Amino acid sequence: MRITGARVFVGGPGKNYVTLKIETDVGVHGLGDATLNNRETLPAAYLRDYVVPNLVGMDPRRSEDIWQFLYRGAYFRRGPVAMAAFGAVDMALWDIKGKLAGMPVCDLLGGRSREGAMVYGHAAGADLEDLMDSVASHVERGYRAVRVQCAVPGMAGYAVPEARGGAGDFITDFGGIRSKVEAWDTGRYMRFMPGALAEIRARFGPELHILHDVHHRLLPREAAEFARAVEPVGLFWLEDPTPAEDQDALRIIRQHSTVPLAIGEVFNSIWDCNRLIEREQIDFIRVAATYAGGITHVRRIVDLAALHHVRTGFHGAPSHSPICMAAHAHLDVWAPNFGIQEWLVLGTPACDALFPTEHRVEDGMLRVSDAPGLGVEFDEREAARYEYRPGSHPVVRLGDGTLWNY
Ligand code: CS2
Ligand code: MG
Repeated sequence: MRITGARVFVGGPGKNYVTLKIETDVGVHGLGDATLNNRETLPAAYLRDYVVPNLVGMDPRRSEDIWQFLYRGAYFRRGPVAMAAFGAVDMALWDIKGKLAGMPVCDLLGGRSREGAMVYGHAAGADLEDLMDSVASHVERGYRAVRVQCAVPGMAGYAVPEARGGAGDFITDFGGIRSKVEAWDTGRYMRFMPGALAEIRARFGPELHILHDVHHRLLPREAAEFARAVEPVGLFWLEDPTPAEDQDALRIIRQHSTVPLAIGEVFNSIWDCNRLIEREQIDFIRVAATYAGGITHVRRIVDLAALHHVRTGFHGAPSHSPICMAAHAHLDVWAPNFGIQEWLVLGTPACDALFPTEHRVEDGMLRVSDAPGLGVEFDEREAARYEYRPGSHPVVRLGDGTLWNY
């Protein structure tokens, strides 16, 4: 059995999804997602120029050897661009394998450990009342867990982008390559947010799982103070309290608070998180199959995490396409140490038309389809309607102009 060809598509509804389609000589194809948010053309070029010419002729069943070939063979290893490209190949090979076996990918991993996987959605507000409405609408739709982000009085722009456009389903605004500037003021945030979180808890009661994403904005000592201040809220997790590169920062937060910590959406490999996991400085690992080398590599991270009571909370913002979300869905129902799944992309008509799937969220739980492989398809005629449009993440500056972390 051999790979006969592979093609890369860039584009999608409200988002530049990077889709890899691998074809074989037995008529089975596999799909992978290489969407690197706001840098989509780069993994597409890596795939087209370097990876695809090497794949042709390889045996698609040998996904482990192909992964090692791509990773070790690159010499300049890791990094988001390469790992997104390898992630797409790996997902497509698992898709092919599942289709050949007539089994959903979760069965190849070891089968379902649960009936469904709890998901969380994004509630955001231009002010606290607006946020309360957004939380309420999630609760009405059956969500048991909600990430809450709120604009801070006096701080222009913060937390608003994900509230804009399509009820927060897409974060690319196709505003061009030049970044917009958002303001950040740690003092205002620290004075406002703990009280806001406490009010949300008071309004919605003890059962709702409340998550909050600091998005790398605080210094270690500030993050420790913040974590202590929000402790009475009983958060499900506090995400990215500090920039992810400084892993000692998590130790400082840990020394001062028992708030569950989640990190890892910007990690690309097990080498970015093995120490954090082994030292038990985090509670949830947020890697994504797209950014961290596909199912093969993420499964290694999940198994390491399980040894240290670290649960999964895979990244699922619309940075990824429904193909990556399907890969996560299979990992979620299998992983013994599953925690929660961020869930935003599926369910919009345009997205469902491009990526037809039976995976569904009902009552806040992700129900994984029994279809062989990843259980998601890609409609090439639909894809022809879309083309790449440039967009960019914003940059963040302090009041005096100093550049800060987005
Ligand atoms: C966020 C993301 O989902 C999250 O937790 O941190 O929305 C993040 O901003 C984007 O994925 C960046 O591309
Ligand atoms: Mg995040």
